[in-house]
Amino acid sequence: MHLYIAYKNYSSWSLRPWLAMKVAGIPFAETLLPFAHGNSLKQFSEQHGLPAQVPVLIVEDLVIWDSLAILEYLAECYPERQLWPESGALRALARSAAAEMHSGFNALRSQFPMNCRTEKAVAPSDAVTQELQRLAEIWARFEQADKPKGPFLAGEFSNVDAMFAPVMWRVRNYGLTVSPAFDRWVQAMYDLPAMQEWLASARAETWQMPSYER
Ligand SMILES: N[C@@H](CCC(=O)N[C@@H](CS)C(=O)NCC(=O)O)C(=O)O
Repeated sequence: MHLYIAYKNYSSWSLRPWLAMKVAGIPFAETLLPFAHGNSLKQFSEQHGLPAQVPVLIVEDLVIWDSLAILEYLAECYPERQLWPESGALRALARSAAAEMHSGFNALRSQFPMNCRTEKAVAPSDAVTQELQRLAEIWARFEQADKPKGPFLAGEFSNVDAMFAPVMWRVRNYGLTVSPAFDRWVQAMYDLPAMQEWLASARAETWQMPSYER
């Protein structure tokens, strides 16, 4: 399996499958395509007939070009890793939240770009405040769910945590407030050895993206 990603400091969509694969112990090779520096992503996307976006997972002849599609593929390939919760009700909840993340939270995503290296307090706009409230509602719903023990959304780490992983950086690094349950999840995500590995790589990168610096 070969995962194509972009900047570890900035690429929120790349982080999702990368983290899931690391936490699940799925072996993979990775190539970083710094899309604003040089034309490696353009060449890659033309070669495969894809939009110029990452993440992309290539498994022999199979090309999977979307973060959520990759997570679904991994869950199917490695059922024993339980990348979706075992209980049907919890799985439906996790999938709903993951899908909401994939298609929503536009204000948070655009106004608070993921930047693992930055730590500064920035006041949220009204639109972002509403989305932070929505995060608190989602976290409360998981708190009330019948689920195994563990510090992650569905107890054990699963694809829903991977989908929200960049939100951890956004809330933590810009000093935003969601809820105590969300704070506990932030700590668990931050403490993952895989997340620390990602952070170390992000810190070691020298590329700068002014549009991702607040
Ligand atoms: N829907 C896609 C979105 C992927 C996406 O937007 N990727 C960004 C990096 S985080 C990208 O490749 N941008 C390339 C560019 O802006 O040129 C997914 O979920 O995988």
